[in-house]
Amino acid sequence: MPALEEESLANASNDLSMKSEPKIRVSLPEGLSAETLREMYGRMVLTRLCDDRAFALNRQGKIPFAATCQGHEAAQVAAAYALKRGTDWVVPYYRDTALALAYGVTPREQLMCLFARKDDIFSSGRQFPNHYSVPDRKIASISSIIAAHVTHGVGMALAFAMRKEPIVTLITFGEGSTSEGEWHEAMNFAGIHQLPVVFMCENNEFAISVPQKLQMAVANVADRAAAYGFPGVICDGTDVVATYSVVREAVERARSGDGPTLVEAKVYRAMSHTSDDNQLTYRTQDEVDALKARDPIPRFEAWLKDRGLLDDATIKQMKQQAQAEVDEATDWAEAQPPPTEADLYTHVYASGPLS
Ligand SMILES: Cc1ncc(C[n+]2csc(CCOP(=O)(O)OP(=O)(O)O)c2C)c(N)n1
Repeated sequence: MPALEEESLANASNDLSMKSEPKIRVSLPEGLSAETLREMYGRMVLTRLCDDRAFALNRQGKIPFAATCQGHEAAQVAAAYALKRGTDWVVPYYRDTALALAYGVTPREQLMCLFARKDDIFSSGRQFPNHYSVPDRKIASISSIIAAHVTHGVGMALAFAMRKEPIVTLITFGEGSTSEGEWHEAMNFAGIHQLPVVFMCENNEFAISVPQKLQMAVANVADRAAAYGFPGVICDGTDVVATYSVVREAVERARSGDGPTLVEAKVYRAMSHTSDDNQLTYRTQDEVDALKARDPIPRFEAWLKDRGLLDDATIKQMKQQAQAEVDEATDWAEAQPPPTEADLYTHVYASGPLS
């Protein structure tokens, strides 16, 4: 049930400049205050700007590679806020910029990784961009091998269950990953042992150039959950509030010992698979243009405005602040030193005694 919250527009603005005074009553999703909803919107905007910056830097020849998150922001931010940040673990994949930024990664850290600088916190500049690994923020290292991280995440959930720690593990992946044997093994194991895990498929209908109908003979990824003995739930992954409610319920199920859930968030990918791909070799410009109607950011903006939780002036100010943050992070990260020959073996071989 949505919670009713009394909210003054003046209070709603916090330190931002919403000027209207009247008291209104709005219906908010359970667990989300007006302030949190605005924060979620801010994370989506920040992600979009980081994403745009990554592709611009790639085209300028300054970074080798970028993987877009555009079209996925709502699903990822919703999932991050449905978890207990600081307690629950996320096991993400390469398209999860919004999830990472909502889970505590800063724009500086994100940009440092794109530039592959020596002090990149994810991998000291060794990995592809977006190959997150931030243990202090409960973000597990991702695997470039599609679906390999799903078994890793299920192993983590098994460990938490064995230690009786009330920790939920969220594992994300695309629909193409669900063709991998490892994905099925992980789902099967999690179902047998009723592990505290939430699987979230970010279904953008393409695995690089391969459309969903060539990946599976079922209409929905969520249909596959029945074979493993737990629920599969579909949501509109461009609707941040709807996705939040679905993931929150799945997180509660997991935490209370009722086992896994497979959430299928129907999203879209607005750009090519990565900066190394050209989507126009497998879909038309008209199809790409039509996707823009599903953009989660204006949609959430309209939702917040309809409820009096944001106004145009505040939106403008938030976007300007986010742009300034991304600009600052870009300049700062670019100025950081790259790895040197002396760093060649750092993090490659274990150092110190093995136990
Ligand atoms: C085991 C394996 N096979 C193939 C690849 C190459 N590959 C990289 S991304 C990708 C597509 C994955 O698609 P999906 O899981 O739907 O995620 P999306 O990129 O669409 O978000 C493929 C096939 C890989 N990295 N690992």
